[in-house]
Amino acid sequence: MSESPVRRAVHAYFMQRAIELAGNGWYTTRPNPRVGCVLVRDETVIGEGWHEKAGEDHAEKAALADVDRRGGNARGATAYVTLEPCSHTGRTAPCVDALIQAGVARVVIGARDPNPLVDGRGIARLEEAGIDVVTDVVADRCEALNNGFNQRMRQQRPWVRVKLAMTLDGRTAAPDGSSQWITGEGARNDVHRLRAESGAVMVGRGTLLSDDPSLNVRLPGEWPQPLRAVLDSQLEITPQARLLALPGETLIYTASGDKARIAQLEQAGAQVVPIGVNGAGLDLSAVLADLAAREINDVLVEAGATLAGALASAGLVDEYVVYIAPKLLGDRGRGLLQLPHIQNIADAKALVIDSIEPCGQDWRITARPVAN
Ligand code: AOF
Ligand code: ZN
Repeated sequence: MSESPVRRAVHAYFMQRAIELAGNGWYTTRPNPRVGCVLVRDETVIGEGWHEKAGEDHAEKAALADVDRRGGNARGATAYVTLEPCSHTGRTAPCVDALIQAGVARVVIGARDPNPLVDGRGIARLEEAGIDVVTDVVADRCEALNNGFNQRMRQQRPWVRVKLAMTLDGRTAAPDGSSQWITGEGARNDVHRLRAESGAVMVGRGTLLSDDPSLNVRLPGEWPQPLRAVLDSQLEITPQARLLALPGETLIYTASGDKARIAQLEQAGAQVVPIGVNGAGLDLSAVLADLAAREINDVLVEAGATLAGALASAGLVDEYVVYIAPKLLGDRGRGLLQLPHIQNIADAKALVIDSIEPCGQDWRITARPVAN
């Protein structure tokens, strides 16, 4: 049944609220998706909820509990959910059962759940129970809540976001290699926020040896820490590397079979993962597949021109986050990405810019590759 424009506008209105609620779990739901739910009767909200953390209530159950808390009843109500309600038993029981049991009359869904255990079965189960189901309401924004989760479910690889910092003339380091600091404090804090929302932060051998980075979130308050992934084909990292001494997991991907060095690094707390070689370096697709198998939804790449360029060349970048500092370093400074196969303007990689925003004294551009 096609719905009137007024009905669709009402649906969109409550879905926007559900999206806002989903955002409360922005940093905490991984490996689960971010989901929000609003229960509505007679165009009045009677309960709200969101998914906070894997193993805890899904958004629908949190919203139903909120109805109870407010002394209400969900019978005959409409549930607005940003993601198709689950139909399987995972860490928790199926949300479709909870909704059916509560007697809701209608479920309005933003995006379909690409988890192969759900993927349309949630919708089918609700319809079989006689519930009116409306789909694709504000679908693009609901999808965008979970770029990482969706990609891992559909392609068994995480969403790859490459963070780069450059001067206004596109340089990342002076001719002598010095690069600290190109951007100011605002941009650096923003990167910490990106780390907090990523399941893993990735660096290559170059950045590791030159910067000895920590890759942890250093913001006031409690923040989830990402896993650290180091790509080091020859195993040049030493057990003294700063990130090995920090709490949390470090994975070192390598093609080296140097048993003594592997034992030293494992002694220092890292997990060494053997990976094959593809062309000039590690098989990047295999690294990403391994991270997806570890339930990593989002990877933040904080690499130099070599690894960032290799990922870009392999078509493995989903999003660029580029900070631009109001400085000039001249044409002897180092560039942002190594893309040696580009000779002609016709070979240029085409991007779409999603946003340009001020970030302290710097600017932040987010862009995505054009699908080709
Ligand atoms: C929903 N509402 O709020 C979320 C859903 O292990 P579990 O039981 O937590 O199930 C995780 C799966 O459930 C996850 O992979 C995704 O398919 C779905 N997440 N579903 O109905 C929610 N977070
Ligand atoms: Zn569920």
